[in-house]
Amino acid sequence: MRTNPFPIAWKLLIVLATANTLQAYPELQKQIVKSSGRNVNCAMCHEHSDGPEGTAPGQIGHLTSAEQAELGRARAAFNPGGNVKSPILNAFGNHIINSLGKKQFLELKVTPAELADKLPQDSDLDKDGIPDAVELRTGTHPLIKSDGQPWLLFKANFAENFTQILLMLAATILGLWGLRHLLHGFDAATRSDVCDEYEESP
Ligand SMILES: [Ca+2]
Repeated sequence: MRTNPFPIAWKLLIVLATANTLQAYPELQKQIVKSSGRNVNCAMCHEHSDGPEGTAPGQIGHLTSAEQAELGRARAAFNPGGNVKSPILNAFGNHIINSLGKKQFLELKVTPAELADKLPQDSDLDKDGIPDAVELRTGTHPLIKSDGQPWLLFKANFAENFTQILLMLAATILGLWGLRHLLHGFDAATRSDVCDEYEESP
């Protein structure tokens, strides 16, 4: 059985101590819902879909001492490039903190619409062909390959498979061309046989 060295009282103190900071984060979630028209929950950036507060796996009250220490390092990463791995954030949440630093991220709470512009525009964590920043704007999940705007996924897949599509198209055209000439050949042979029978008849 998994043992957690933190007593319940300490867990509650940690949750209460961080509550004021955490309550400001829904600004970003509201902005994404507003701009994309999609329902987005905390799972876009957090390990748990209900956010960091609580005692479930991926939430503050469930952290081990080592994870608490990692959380502390993540919260102290005020500058970009901290290479932190907060246990309450998923890969995209950590990508945001490592790319911007905690200081800039907190500043963006008053202008959450600018967050996507500040992220690295070429990063694509789920490798679905849609950059993380675009997924943030369109409200799709940057870590779920199958989750993306249908038109953007189609364009990305078309570009990725363009050579194969071109070869299949060429093979189809050549096949149809060959079939057409084959049918012409059969038709000519049939006509020739009919003429021969006509000429041989008395
Ligand atoms: Ca993506």
